[in-house]
Amino acid sequence: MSIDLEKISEAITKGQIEQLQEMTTQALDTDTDPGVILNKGLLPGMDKVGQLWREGEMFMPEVLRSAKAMSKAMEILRPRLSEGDLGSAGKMVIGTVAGDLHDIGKDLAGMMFEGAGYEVINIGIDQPNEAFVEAAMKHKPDVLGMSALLTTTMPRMGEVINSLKESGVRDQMAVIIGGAPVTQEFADEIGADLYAPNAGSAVDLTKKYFAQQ
Ligand code: B12
Repeated sequence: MSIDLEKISEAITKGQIEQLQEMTTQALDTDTDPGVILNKGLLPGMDKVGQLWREGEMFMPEVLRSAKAMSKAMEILRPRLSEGDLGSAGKMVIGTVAGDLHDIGKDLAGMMFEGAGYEVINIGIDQPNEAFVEAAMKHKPDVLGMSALLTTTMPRMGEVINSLKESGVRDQMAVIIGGAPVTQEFADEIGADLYAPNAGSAVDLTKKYFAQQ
């Protein structure tokens, strides 16, 4: 029996945690490619959640339930996503900047990189600037990802980039930033290498960036 990926997306938007877990397990049992389940089922579902929220069609408790459904499905999917990896594509450190507690988008972005074969070190939410620099120096990632969902916390991203410069490690990694209020213009302003409007495009943009280096 084949699994309808649209139903998987729908279960995310409706926050149907148990049904989603069942469908994800079934999809894997019927040999649906884990990357396809993620990219054609789960992520479009979460994108729709973002869209419905923006349009005022969904409210915060529902958004959180959808995010929980997403993360429960990812618990099932994650081990299989890494299974297909042919070695590590690279290393990524990702976190949410100081003063900011939003982690759903950051985690999704991290999961996308994980799915693409990156070793992802997720340093969490509300991380002081120094924590990014320390993690960058300790793990020597190829990519440093920062997330900010508040206009008041976005400036921390530029500060982290400046601290990376002062520590002499800025040029050793690509810096990618994201989060609802973040724009390409802002990324250019603070000297980030990459900006991705969503988790889905982040990996592709990063691959293109490294191909051009
Ligand atoms: C859920 C949510 C919360 C939850 C967070 C729970 C959690 N575990 O994350 C809670 C309830 C805690 C919360 C709290 C607050 N929130 Co809030 N929250 C949201 C909400 C509804 C959804 C965010 C979300 O998860 N979206 C779904 C994900 C999938 O989308 P995303 O985060 O944008 O991520 C995507 C891209 O941006 C990108 N991305 C994100 N990060 C990164 C990083 C990298 C490296 C890359 C490549 C890509 C990337 O990829 C993701 C997937 O495609 C938004 C509304 C909105 N439309 O964004 C408000 C919103 C962000 N919150 C807002 C506010 C004001 C607050 C509070 C101040 C409310 C309050 N008065 O207490 C507090 C602040 C707490 C704090 N200090 O951080 C405002 C921000 C306004 C602004 N421009 O500054 C928003 C926009 C709501 C609004 N319209 O007013 N919030």
